[in-house]
Amino acid sequence: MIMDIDLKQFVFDRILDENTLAHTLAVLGTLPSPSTPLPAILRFERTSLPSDVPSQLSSGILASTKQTGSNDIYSWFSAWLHKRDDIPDLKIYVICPATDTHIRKYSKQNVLMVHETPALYHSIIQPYILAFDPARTQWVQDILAGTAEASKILNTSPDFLILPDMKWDTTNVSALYLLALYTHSDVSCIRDLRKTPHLPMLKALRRDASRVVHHNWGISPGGVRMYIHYQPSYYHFHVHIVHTGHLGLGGMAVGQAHLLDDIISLLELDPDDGHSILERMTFTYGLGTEHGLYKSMIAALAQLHDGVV
Ligand code: M7G
Repeated sequence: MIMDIDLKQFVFDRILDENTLAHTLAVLGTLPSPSTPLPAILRFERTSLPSDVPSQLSSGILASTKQTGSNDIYSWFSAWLHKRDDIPDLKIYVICPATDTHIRKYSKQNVLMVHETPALYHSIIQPYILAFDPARTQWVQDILAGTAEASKILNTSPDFLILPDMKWDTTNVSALYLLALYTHSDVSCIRDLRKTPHLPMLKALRRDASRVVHHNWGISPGGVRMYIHYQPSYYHFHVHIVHTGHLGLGGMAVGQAHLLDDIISLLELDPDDGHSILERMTFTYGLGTEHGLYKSMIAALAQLHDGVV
């Protein structure tokens, strides 16, 4: 479903989350539809500063400045840029109609570190993945079928497609963010990866991603971080390809982001018997209090540790 969206018709309800470091604001409200107003999440993000600002001060790139303080050798200013047509001020990401899961995902929440043993994976995570509403990965199916974002595909192979992640504004190379989407459905998450048949595919993906970023943006080998989320938001296997200069606040938390290189190395060390260290490992990661797995994981951990998580 692709909607025409008029942001001027957004009716604000409440702020879900605000991150002053990442300059983002997520809000909940509604957007009109022919029948009834639909819940909508708007996530505002300030785009990064144009790199020509410092060299253009003398040519009047600033519309105005106001000195707000000084002390000894230190001074600080507020400044306003002239409006520019080539660089937007904000990136706005809209989810409409937003589900309760989306609302919870974008809401401020506390995070608890959990240890997911293979046993917990089988009793809690796997059933959760199997019960996942396929509608949540419709956007992936649309990309794979060529009915969405087709003109943006940067690389195609029988096993994966590479395209810009919607988090990237596609102009600022130092914030480059691409996504490699696996074309098959046998891998829901990192635990499903096996030396045979997935290791050659992961190596080809790494090679193609390096070629794509070099060919299109002149980024040399080592200029991007490639990683896999566990837990991901979407259980269709994909790899994040992000400029090393972009710290992707939030998406690179220790415990959540697993370097593709490390996963390849682990699979290389695996025996040839079809089993993998990835299915036998205990994974430790932060789970938000609003995450769909939170309650069942906490209950299971409490049971394991006599009430102490
Ligand atoms: P994830 O690790 O499952 O979850 O990554 P995360 O969102 O918590 O990181 C999914 C990735 O897919 C994210 O980087 C999203 O920004 C990206 N993504 C999500 N959607 C719905 C789309 C989309 O429709 N198009 C594109 N190009 N990227 C998307």
